[in-house]
Amino acid sequence: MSVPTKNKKLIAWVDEIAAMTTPEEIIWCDGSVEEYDRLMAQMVETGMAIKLNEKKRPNSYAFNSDPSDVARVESRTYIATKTKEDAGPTNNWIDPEELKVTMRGLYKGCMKGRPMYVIPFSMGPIGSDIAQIGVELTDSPYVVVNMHTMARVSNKVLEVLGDDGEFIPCLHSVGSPLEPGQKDSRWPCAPVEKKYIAHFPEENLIWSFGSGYGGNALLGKKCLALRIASAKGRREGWMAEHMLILRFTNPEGKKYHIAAAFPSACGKTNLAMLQSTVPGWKVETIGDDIAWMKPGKDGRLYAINPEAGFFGVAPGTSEQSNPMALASCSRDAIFTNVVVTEDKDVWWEDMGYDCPGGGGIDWKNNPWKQGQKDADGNEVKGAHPNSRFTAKAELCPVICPDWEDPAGVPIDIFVFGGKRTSVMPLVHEAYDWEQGVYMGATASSEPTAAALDLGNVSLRFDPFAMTPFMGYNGGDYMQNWFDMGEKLGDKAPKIFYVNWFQKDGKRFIWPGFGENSRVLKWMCDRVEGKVEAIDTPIGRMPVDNGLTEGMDFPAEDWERLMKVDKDAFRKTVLEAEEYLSKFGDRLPKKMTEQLEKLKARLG
Ligand code: OXD
Ligand code: MN
Repeated sequence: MSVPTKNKKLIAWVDEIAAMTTPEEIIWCDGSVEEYDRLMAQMVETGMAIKLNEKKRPNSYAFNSDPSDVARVESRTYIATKTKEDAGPTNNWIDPEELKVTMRGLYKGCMKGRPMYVIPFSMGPIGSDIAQIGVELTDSPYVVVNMHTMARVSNKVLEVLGDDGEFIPCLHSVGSPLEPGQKDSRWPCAPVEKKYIAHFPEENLIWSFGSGYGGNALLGKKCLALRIASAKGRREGWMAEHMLILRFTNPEGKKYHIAAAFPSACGKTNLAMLQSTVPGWKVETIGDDIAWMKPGKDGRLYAINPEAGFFGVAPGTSEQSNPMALASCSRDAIFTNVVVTEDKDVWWEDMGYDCPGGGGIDWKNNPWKQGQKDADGNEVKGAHPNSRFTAKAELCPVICPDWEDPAGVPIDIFVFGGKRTSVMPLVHEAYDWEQGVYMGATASSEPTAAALDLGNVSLRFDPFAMTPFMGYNGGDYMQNWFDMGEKLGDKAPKIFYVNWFQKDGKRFIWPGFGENSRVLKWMCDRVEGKVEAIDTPIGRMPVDNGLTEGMDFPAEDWERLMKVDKDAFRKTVLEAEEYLSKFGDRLPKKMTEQLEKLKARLG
């Protein structure tokens, strides 16, 4: 195969990696439909992919991963900076040289018996000045087809790169070489102790080994667009955040742009595609997971979505929770670890209806019946809780017409949040940018059943919803936010904190979904100075229940949602203080000031 580039650095890197990993052949990808179809046909042939019913789910495929390879592995994810302090207390750290020696050992001969694909891709519209070019080398055809949807894969990327353009090298291997005649497994991968998702932010380099799943393997997403980009952005004066971006347009046509950060699986995709219940107000989606933001010439902060698709959590996605996500994966989609029904469509738990035909093939590739119990009497789920759909953003019926505008959209509002069943009210507004940074830095959720090993801790802090994605020290991360505020001055977005998840016993008090648009509208009205707010110790909050007008919402529920329980907050503040202390002398002074101010307001 001829080499479609003259970029010296790229050619040399591909040669060097091929010499180390010894693939059977090297395939340069062009992102074409022909390439996609060819790889899918090959994977159907080997049994890795299942072609879905063309009438029900045109041009779509399902995959089942190995049961040991179902999610990002944070315990095997590393930020390898020269000093441990530069990675900070929230990241796993290994000395970069030491890690490279270990990983070179693993990479040696690891692509034996497999092709190595070279994927040139752009995060962000190709050629835009905020876009970043990456090249992923991988031995996984599953990665290639997913990258087609999630990033912009094309020969045009090589044209932009030219003879000496810079790119971010992203090396990936499933870590499962094939001996001659050896039968491949359906989902090749390496055991967990050999998995490494390694980042070298000081040299913009990504090395991933041993996993074929999601963010471990589609290196444009969490690895490049968050971990490497956050570090690069800090050096260059921009930000990479774990945020959805949406446009909210009022009946007069005025557009507001909102960027919101919530921890993984807290409903970012649902909020990004919200069906507004506020008459005349409309939501359009710009992105559902990642925002890159840079101050523009007018001094405002402009955001783009660097991705081209959605890699959404399937379970819970239904006509009620997110019809727009369902529409986005109605064709040309890839599903991983869902149920494949008897008539070759897909199904997952909480999809809003029973599994057609009563069962199918579950995520472990076994025959499965809905309601089936295991030996302990527990219901066997058909789809893995972290099963995913890969869908093209352009198929989303509410995708914003400007979602690919290289200039981005000006952000008016930042929203932070987490899942708390009590204490944290539905919405409150920061008095100023600095308090907003405090809110983002101390965003927290109650641990889920999966994290009960946290002992006595009642809260998990997840600064800016970025804990697993920060490419540098979390204290410096907070400082970067303070610095951005100074740069933006009075053009800085307003900052709010929301909690959709307060409960009364098992019942969620706030209905959520489309009704969340009421809260977004209140924020827009605050931006315009159209509605009053009351000052409370924790921030500004909506006056009485204007926000629920026209809704059948009991006054006592509203009161519960809006209650500021000072005692409970004092406890939260102490927990925050303890959490923040781990950043030591990297904790910005301004964070300590905010803590003290909040304590004083709480009395
Ligand atoms: C994701 C995540 O996949 O945050 O988006 O884990
Ligand atoms: Mn995410």
